[in-house]
Amino acid sequence: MSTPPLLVTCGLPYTNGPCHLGHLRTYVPADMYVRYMRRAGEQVVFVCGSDNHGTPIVVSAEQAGVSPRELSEKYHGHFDATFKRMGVNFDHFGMTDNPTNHKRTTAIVESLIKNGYVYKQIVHQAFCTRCKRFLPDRYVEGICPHCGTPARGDECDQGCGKHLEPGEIKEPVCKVCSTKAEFRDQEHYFFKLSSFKDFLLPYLDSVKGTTNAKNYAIGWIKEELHDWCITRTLDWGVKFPGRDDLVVYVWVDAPIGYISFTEEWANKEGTDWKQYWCSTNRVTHFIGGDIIYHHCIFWPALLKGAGYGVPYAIVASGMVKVDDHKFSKSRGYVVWTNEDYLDKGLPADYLRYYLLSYTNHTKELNFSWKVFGERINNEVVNIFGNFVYRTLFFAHKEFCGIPEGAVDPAITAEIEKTQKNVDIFMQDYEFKGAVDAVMSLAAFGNAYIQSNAPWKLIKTDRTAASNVIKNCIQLVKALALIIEPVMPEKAQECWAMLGYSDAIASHPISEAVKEVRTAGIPAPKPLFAKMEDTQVSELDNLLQKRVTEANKKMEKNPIITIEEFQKLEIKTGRILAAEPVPKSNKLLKLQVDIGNEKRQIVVGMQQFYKPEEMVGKDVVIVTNLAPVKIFGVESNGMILAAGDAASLLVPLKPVEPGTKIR
Ligand code: B3M
Ligand code: ZN
Repeated sequence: MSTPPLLVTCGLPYTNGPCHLGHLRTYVPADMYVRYMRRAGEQVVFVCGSDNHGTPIVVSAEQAGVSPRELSEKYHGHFDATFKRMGVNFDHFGMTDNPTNHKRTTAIVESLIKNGYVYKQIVHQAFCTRCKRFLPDRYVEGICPHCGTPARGDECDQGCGKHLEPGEIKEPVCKVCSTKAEFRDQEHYFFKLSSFKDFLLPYLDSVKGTTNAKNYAIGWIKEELHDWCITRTLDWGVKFPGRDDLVVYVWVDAPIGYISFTEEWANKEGTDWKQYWCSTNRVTHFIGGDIIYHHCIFWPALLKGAGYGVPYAIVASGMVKVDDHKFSKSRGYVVWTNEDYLDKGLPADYLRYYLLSYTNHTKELNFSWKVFGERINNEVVNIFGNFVYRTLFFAHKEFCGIPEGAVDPAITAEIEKTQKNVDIFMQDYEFKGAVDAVMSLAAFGNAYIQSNAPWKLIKTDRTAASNVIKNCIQLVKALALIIEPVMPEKAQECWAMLGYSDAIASHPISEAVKEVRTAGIPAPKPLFAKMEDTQVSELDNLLQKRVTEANKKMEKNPIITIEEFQKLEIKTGRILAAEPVPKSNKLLKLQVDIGNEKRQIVVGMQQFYKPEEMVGKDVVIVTNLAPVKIFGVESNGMILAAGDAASLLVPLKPVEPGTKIR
């Protein structure tokens, strides 16, 4: 039987915030893989789309005051455009909220029900008595029952990384209003994940991809496999068949998006999507290291239970740190793809190179602008760029282009060796290894031109010099062809400098050893611009500034719970008397009726109010502050006022002195 076509997917970005470095850590390697496989002769379909459902989107939409659909469309467009700018070219980029996915999800859930993998059960779900609603997933926060770390409702995101079922989280608190939640009973549907253990263990043993993915998953299964609650009390999502009050859990319809996006693509192309999802498929999922559980355990079981083929390979990327700190938007340790990078005019290819070559795909990538600048200058500019430019400059100047003559077998052998190495690395999802192999060929080229010094040779032996430069040009051609999956734009530019007018991506990598033709070439320009020190420091300063600001904000305005807020006692009070504090031109001494007692309070408002203006006013007072002495006068309470001109806060409707503010 012939091998089935490759279908490559990337984890679907949630449509609730912009694209950042963390996303690119998965998308760029997937794109490199697709480009490489195509140019190695494979037929590849590359699909992705945005993840529109679930509480992350509902919570963000609520905060932004728009509908979840509106928010999704906005960020869907954003991701689509950003990926294109980064050279990440999907054949199709769908939305999980589109009709194809609603239909496919319903069909799959119905199959699961029919096949006996779904059952009903009462769940003690977190309920907020203040908001008067159930709190699914990210609507609730609390403590992880497994490791004791603060966690979100559906996942221990800061601690052990485990998936949490509804009702499992300890000490639940409503994310919207910070009230302590209580547990209430509600009917839900469960997927019998536990009955897939005997299927999953051998499956994971044989699945292709990176070892981190399968090893984690095998470990989790050996520990314990729980059934999954697959319904949620939300309006936004794909309705559970026959239940208008429930939608399916986002982790059901999100991966099903991989199938429905294939369908949408196949419909456009007039081909059959089923060949990609049958039992002998080559579905390859590129995902972030934090969603291994969903892709290696839940998703294959779901597919198996519904009668579909299971994924062929799962490739999980390592985490991203920024300046040695855990990636964190709220703490400022983030690099935004557009705002911080592309909009600054930096080439997409530099970031692609950096992401692909920094470290192994499954290891942690620690981003810093300084290292970014160094790597680009020392490797891309000084090794690759320098060799290409020296070669083409000399060829153009001395021979008006590519001279005649044969390429040395030793040069061809070196190129072949590189191709072979790159191929081994790519089959193993070792993207860094592949990039390093290309860079070694560039380094070889530099050493070769340096030691043969055609600029000297030409003075005594023009033919010998022309042979050297022919070899160098063959190396440039090979380098352009092999680096294309890493730096597609620069490879295309390099290709044009060799006098070709077509798309480099339409040529198989194997042409790297096809002897370069004799032809004229245009006057070369340097392929890469150096990252200037000042530019690197500017970019770094921006990051540092963001971190400092985030820190300040956190110190000054830490998030407090409702319990903390309730420690304040705030009441209305009626000002009975007011007089200036002697020898002060700012302070007024007030006598205030706060209901059950009279208080003396000193305020700095002389320049804004005449004493007689204040008498009789009802104001708002914090009444449980520790008393202090100001100018030797006791002050017992704080009157609330807004802004620099101390505009007093007053109750809109008449109230009795001592009325509690809540
Ligand atoms: N939307 C994003 C994440 O959890 C999530 C991925 C879905 S992939 C089917 O990283
Ligand atoms: Zn609440």
